[in-house]
This record gives sequence, C-alpha cells and structure tokens, in this order.
Amino acid sequence: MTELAAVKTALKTQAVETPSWAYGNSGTRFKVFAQPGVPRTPQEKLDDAAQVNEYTGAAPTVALHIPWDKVDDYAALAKYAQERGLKLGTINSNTFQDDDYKLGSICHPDATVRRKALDHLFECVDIMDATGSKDLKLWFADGTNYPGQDDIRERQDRLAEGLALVYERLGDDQRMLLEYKFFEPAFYTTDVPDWGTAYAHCLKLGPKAQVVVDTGHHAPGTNIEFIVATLLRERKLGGFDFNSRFYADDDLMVGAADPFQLFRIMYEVIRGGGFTPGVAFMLDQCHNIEAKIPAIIRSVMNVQEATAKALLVDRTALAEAQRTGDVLAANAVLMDAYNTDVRPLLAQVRSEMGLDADPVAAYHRSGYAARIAAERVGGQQAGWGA
Ligand code: AOS
Ligand code: ZN
Ligand code: ZN
Repeated sequence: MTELAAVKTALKTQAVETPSWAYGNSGTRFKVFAQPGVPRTPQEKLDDAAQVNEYTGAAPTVALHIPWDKVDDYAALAKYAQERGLKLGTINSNTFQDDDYKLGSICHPDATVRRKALDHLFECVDIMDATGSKDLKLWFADGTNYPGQDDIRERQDRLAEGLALVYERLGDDQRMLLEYKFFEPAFYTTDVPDWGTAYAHCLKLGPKAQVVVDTGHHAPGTNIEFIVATLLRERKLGGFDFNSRFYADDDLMVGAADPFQLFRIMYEVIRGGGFTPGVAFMLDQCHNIEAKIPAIIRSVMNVQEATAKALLVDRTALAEAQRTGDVLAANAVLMDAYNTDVRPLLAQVRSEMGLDADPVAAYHRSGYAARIAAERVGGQQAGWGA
C-alpha cells in the first residue's frame, strides 16, 4: 500500500461520536436560545445524529446522557438507532442536577447522598447492558468552594470507595471513563481536577478504568498533547471529549479556537498507537448560537482535517531530524504537515466512500432543516446550559 493509500484507509475508518445534548437547545447561564426544529425526544436527537452520519460517514455512534435521554425502553431506543444506521455509544451519568448534590455526589459528606449518586451510576450500567454501550463516562461536579469546607483527603477516600463499587458492577467488555476538570462548578477544590488525580484512581481500579481528556478542561497554556502522550504510554487514555475553548469550559466547536493544538493532539494519538478502536473520539459541545446539525457536521470535519494532517507527518524524516538534533528541520517536518491543505484529500476520501465531497453543502441541499423546523414545535433544552 502506498503511503497515501494508507492515510486514506485510516481516514475512512475514523469514527467520531456525537453527543445527544449537542442537538438540543443550549446557552449559557445568561440565556438559552431556542432554535427552530430542535428535537423534542431522544428519538428525534437520533434522527438528527443520523443526518450527521449520513453526510460525513464518520459519526456512527451517539452518546446518551441520563436522565436527559431517559426512556422507558432502552433496548427499543438502541433498535431505533440501529434502524437509522447508528449505535448508542457512551452513557454519560448526571450526579450534579439535584438539590441533594449541593455539597457533592459520591464525595458528599453524607452517606445517604453518596448512596443516591451510586444508585444512579448503577442504573447507568444497567442502561449500558440494555443498549450494548461499552463505556460509562463519569464527570463529577464534586468539590468545595471554601477552604475548610470539607476534608480534601476524606473526599478522595469517598471517591475511591464509590468508584470501586461502580467498577465492580462493570461487565467484562465495559469500561468506565473518568473525566477531569480543573474547576467549575466548584471553585476552591475539585475532586477530580486533573489527569493525575484521574490517572491515580484509574490505576488503582484496574484496566477497565481509563481517563477521558476533555480538551476544554485545562488551564490556559496547558500542553494537552503531553498529557495525551503520557496517558497513551500508560495505556490509560480512554477517549476524548473534543471541543474548543477560549476562556473556560466554552464547549465551542472542536478545532475552531486552536486547530494547531488539535493537530498536535492527533499527532500524539497516532504516534502513541491510539488511533485504534480503544480510544473514543467523542464530541462534547453545545451549539448556542449556530445551527446545530451543520455545526456538528463541521466539527466532525475539523477532527478529520486535524487527523489527516497528523497522518501526513513524515515520520521517517522527523525521526532522522530528531536523531541528529536538527531542531529546525524537525519542526519544519511537523509544520509542513500542518500547513498542507488536506481538504482536497478528504473530498476524495468522501467521494470514494460514496459521499458528497462537501457534507455541509449536501446537508443544506437536503431540505432537512426546513422539514424539522416545520414539523417540530417546542424543542427540548439540552438539559444544561454548558
Ligand atoms: C462537564 O463539564 C463535562 O464536560 C461533561 O463531560 C459534560 O459536558 C456533561 O456532563 C454532559 O454529559
Ligand atoms: Zn466533557
Ligand atoms: Zn465540560
């Protein structure tokens, strides 16, 4: 196989999971903007996700969020997805929306609240059993706002205890993906603030526990690709929540704020052997002011563009420049790949897959947006504004 053929093959296999909540109305704590045609049910979210997959050919799974996507029959929902060429992906838990969780969930000082949070997490695993989902994504809003509010170490003990109980409940082919976030909604301490804390817990738990890197969950200037390289070396990178940030957890379209960073991340993924089914490429975004379906299509394309550039890095030339200490040549190899216009290559890949070369234009031509705007009245809020 020529090198270009190998790049094309890799691009044809890449799959990006889209989040159900990205199809719903969203906003900030200042305002949630309603858009015409927004889904009213989990099924309608899947209908929209099927559009993204139809035009990109690269978004075959959809992440659910419980309880935002609560239904009576999850096996039926999985069948509904299957009939539209989709599969249900990661199950995202929610232990942050009840009044009971004011002081935390599985780290809460009161055992009754911890039990309630655990029961929800067990319910999420039951849902995975019904849908065939392989991954449970855990993000905890737990933390404290004031020094002295609670004991930092005891909160870690409670976290470890809760995670261990959920871990035990996982089936052989199921994983738990632990997400970290350096602040918000807690501002003084966050119980899983960084990859080191997530890694330490996952290491103790065992091979079915891995870390999720949400690209928006780092302090400005953090070298995310270094984290990616490290987690891959340790076989602890479970997946990504892709999005973009300018300031905090902005949840903007992936690749919009810093496409160069996305390229650097994808390069480390490929370099570290992470371009395999094990590492989940998920989006975690909200489209507050832009049309949702084309924005999600655009996001998938942004991931593909960064991936294509990363695949084009001349690894032999890079290794040689690195070995001989030729700093400028090594940097130039990376920059050459990054500065390549990969849009014609991706258009070709799409044509070879029987897709339109321009997925956004194809979606606009389809008339789907006008149809859902006419048919759907009273679209659902994503559940949470961020
Ligand atoms: C929260 O900031 C995290 O990014 C979560 O992954 C996610 O946005 C939320 O829990 C929806 O599932
Ligand atoms: Zn996330
Ligand atoms: Zn987030």
